[in-house]
Amino acid sequence: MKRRNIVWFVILMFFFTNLFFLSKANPIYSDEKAEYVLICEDQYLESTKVWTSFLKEGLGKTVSIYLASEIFKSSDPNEIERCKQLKSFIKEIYDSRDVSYILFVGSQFPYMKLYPDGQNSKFLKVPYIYSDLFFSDLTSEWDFDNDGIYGEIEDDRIKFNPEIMIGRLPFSSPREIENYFQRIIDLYTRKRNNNVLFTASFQQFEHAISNELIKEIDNANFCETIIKNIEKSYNCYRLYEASGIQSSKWIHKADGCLSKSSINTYLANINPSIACFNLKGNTKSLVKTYWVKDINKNGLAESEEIKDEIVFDGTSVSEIKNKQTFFFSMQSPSLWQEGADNLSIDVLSNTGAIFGGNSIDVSLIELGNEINFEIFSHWINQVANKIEIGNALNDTISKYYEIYKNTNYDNKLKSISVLYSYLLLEIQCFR
Ligand SMILES: [Ca+2]
Ligand SMILES: [Ca+2]
Ligand SMILES: [Ca+2]
Repeated sequence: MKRRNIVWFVILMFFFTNLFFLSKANPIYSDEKAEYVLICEDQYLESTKVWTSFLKEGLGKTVSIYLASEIFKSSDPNEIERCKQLKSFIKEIYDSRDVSYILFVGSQFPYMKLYPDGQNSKFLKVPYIYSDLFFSDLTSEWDFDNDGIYGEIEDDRIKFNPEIMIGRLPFSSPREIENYFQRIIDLYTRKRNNNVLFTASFQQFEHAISNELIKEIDNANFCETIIKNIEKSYNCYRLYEASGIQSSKWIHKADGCLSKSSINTYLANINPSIACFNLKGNTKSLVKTYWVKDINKNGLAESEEIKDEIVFDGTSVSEIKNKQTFFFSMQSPSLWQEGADNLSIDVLSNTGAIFGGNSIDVSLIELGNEINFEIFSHWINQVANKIEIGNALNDTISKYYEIYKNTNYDNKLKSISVLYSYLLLEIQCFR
């Protein structure tokens, strides 16, 4: 028998005997310890086979596999109840099995909504944030005041000290899952290059958002500060906004203009290890914003003088041939499951290895861009320094909570909203 067949035979043995582990939910397969846990929707068990074998034989990891039907015993449709069931299962296996990473396989896993500023926030346009920190931080009292509103930074007791790493593979077909696992295995067996692609647009122009005097924000500035930290060991490529009457390209040296075709060309030609998108976005696409014309010739960009143009969306993704990129998006609310079109899922099912970033539209809820950037760039810097992605994220969450926990309420709320919002769609990539 081939080695892979033997592993699968053992998996099936445990399935039938089901005696191996006496916990509430029984694993369908398990090593004695399990650093790496897969929880999969029942119909995808077969599709996880190739990845489980690779984890064990290729990477020497200890592994456990659980079926979702074992964890969500009742058919309670209440999302919070389902989140709590999943959470108590995670806590149970963390305490007994030395788990460091958990992957949810399938699109039906619940998402927890956290309300940093309560249900009726005056500061946040959308009061809740989808967050996996609820699953990875096991010692916080997420609803300390017991009012059914989770993650309130004043009323509840959140520690921002995630013990484990959580990843999601939100696919709904066996083929997508198998293709994805196969792509990641290929990624491990190839030599990776040191190319990083940065794309940036203006976040806002002075006077564009409201009549208040808000200074303009060019996201290229943020990219440049990341580049300063990493460029000795990486080849950094820049695509900055170049059309319009005020353009990043004239301020910073850039390799090309920010457009849909240039992003695709660069992704194809340099096959970057990391692509960092510093653009605006919605669930379906990332856009650049440019100042078309100073119609009233007052030297200020009013909203009617500004245009948005899509530079990255589902159709771009289907054209990308390279399969090795880690995508990070700073300002895209596209990481959660709601909505028919989901850019992050398109990315993962067609191309790159991970998609990480905010699950909120930062521009929409008027979060301080500088704070958001500061936190995001720390994460990217860690990843660029070859710290494993999930660890880098957890480290970023703990560190930036410490920095902001004693600041004024406004800054604390901004930083905590950002820390809540980071989601990681991936399998664990051990760099
Ligand atoms: Ca509460
Ligand atoms: Ca409360
Ligand atoms: Ca004007």
